Amino acid sequence: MEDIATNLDGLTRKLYGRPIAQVTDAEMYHVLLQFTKELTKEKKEIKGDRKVYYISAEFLIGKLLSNNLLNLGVYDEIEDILKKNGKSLAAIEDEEPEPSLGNGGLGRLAACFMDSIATLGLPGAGIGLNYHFGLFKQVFRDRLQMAEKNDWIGRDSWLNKTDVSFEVEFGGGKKVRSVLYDIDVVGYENGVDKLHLFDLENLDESLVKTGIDFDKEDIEKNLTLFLYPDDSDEAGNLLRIYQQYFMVSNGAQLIIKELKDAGRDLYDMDKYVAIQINDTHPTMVIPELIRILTWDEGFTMDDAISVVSKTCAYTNHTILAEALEKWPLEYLNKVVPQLVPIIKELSARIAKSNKDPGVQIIDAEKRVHMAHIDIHYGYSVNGVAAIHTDILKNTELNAFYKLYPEKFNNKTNGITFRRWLLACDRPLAKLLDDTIGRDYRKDADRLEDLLKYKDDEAVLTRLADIKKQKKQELIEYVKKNEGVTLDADSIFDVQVKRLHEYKRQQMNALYIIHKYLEIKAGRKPKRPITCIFGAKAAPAYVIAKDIIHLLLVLQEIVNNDPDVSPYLKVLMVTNYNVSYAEKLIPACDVSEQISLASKEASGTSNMKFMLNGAVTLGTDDGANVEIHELVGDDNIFIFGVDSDTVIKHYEKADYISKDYYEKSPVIKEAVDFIVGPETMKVGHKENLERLYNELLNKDWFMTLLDLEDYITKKDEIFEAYEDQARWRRMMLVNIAKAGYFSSDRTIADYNKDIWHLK
Ligand code: 26V
Repeated sequence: MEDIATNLDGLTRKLYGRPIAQVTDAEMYHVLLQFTKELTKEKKEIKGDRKVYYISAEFLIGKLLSNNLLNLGVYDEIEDILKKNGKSLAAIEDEEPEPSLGNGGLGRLAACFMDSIATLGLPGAGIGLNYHFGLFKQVFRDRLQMAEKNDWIGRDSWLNKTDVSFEVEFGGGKKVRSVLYDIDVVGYENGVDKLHLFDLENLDESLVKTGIDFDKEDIEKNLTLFLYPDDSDEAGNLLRIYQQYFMVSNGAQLIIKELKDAGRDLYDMDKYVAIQINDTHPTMVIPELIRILTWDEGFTMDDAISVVSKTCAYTNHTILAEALEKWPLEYLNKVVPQLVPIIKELSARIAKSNKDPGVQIIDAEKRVHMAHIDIHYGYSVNGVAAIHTDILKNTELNAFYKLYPEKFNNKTNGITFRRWLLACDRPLAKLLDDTIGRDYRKDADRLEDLLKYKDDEAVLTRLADIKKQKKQELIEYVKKNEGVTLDADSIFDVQVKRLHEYKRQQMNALYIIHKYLEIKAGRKPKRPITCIFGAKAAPAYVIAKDIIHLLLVLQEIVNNDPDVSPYLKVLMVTNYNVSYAEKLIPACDVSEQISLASKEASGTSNMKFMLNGAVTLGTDDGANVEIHELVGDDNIFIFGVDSDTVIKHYEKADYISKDYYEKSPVIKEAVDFIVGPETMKVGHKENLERLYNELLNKDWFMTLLDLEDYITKKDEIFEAYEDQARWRRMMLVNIAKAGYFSSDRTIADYNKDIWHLK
């Protein structure tokens, strides 16, 4: 403690010529950044004979200061020292820019996994890209989503430049050089692994003109500007392939370099390396490794295919057809002509022994099915929740499951409790320390010990007080950032996730309309309700942006109606990101997990909410199914048709949304409101009409099918809140049963069944 205080003071004076008490929060952030990097250097690098490389186009790491201080075991001391100098760590953290290196769940999962790999002391590295502007920053203008660039790197950051650099060749004689930046991943009370982020040596940030527009053709200068740029046109799609190849070629070269540096025989690659392919974005690592081994290392094609197939494992994160990558061969010919003969060879080998068109790599339309490469030429295929893996086995990937039953396995997702409990809800962590001791921090199953307190008034009251405190903190933040005033005595009902029709934010909006009309008709809820949303829509996803528009229109109408706003409030937060999640989740009472059954592969916010004492209102989808099993019927609110019914509807193509609209006055009234006079006054006709027509004439994700059941269940959960004794017990049971969703458990499972490290 003495040491830390002296060192921190010394560093502050060295950098700014003033003591801690006299620097600004921004200056203090930079001191702490340097200080943390120094402390990290003293930690040991995790080493071992066998190592996993987790390749992912996204690592949504979030801010790192608090997380690293916590994992280094100095959070409390630093907080104390700052306090003594009149500073708050929370305020200093606000100065840290958030890296936006991911879209949503898939990227955040990769970040949680890195934390757990290091915490379990496993030798591992992440491989990804250093997007300078990452995912766009969301702003609202005229109640419409607009995209701006997120300039997160700034003058110094967690990135450490290395001297590793590779050449990557593309079609048309284009050659680029990479430069590797590393971010240290500090395990909780353990050593350090690395997140390797490759960057383009000659990147030109000035290519970005207004918003997020830039010259998509100039790939020698633009490759790592943005994460997943708009892929609605050919240049966007091509750029995505350029990015993917740049990532995997660098990754493959790094893996081979490390094997050689360690004096390994490349024919034994699979003994020393496991490569986890996170969704299909890094799939080209398979042909790229085969290319390097055959071209540069003298392997026969058979030997190269054999060793690579024993090294690579694939994780599937979605069953949505439109999200499964299929690249036209013509695109690959343009971007990576050197891989095309290899991909053709891989495809021919399958075609020779199997005539089923459903399992081919190159289909009749000359499109390359990336997932099919992974499944045929990888040794493991996993889904991310039990129901998701079952659907893969029985429906989506059934033909593959029949071919390779031994490759298929489930790894239910998890979240790191360091960020999603210890850091984001410190009072709750303290309550746990005081009741069940600190063992749960390393052994999440110990959370179950909390069940002993399920009738303990003092503990239950403290739990409720903590929730109130977290609501209060959120209220202050929201007031400052959104200019909206919320009521701490209302029920906080929260839906935060990417905007997608299958996630059905539109169903939540229809509930709000229904409630608005009820209140207008004099039927007031017993307690005020606050409906909070956070979501970004892909810039090219028109209906998703229309849904955001509707939510912002409802926010305007509801919050400004004096008859209604004392009972109902709506808030769509701006630029929902990891930091916002850390504030919203601990303040939540009702966790909205309302995807159409079968469509949400897992979900991970459902786990974060549960861990922070929210009660789930959800469909039996993704990991909700496992939450349901763990907490039992009494501690969750499940509604809607089940996944088998949904799958049958799709098979028979017999869902007609208009039928539901016509036969239910409640549904009709809510849907009609979208294009009624109130909304037209504040919203845009074009957006609202398009959304109305979509719901009425298509409704691909069956919103109207579940709407009445949703309204009933939602009213039921709000009613349940009034029985505070029951509600607090539900909170406690949810926390106690969340241990299974620690990413430490998930990673231990990956290690036991797939990676076999240590
Ligand atoms: C991608 C795209 C891209 C093109 C347009 C439509 C579309 C729809 C969905 C996706 C999702 C890609 C994969 C993904 O992010 N999956 C998420 O992975 C999480 C971690 O496993 C999981 O919790 C979420 O349920 C799953 O949606």
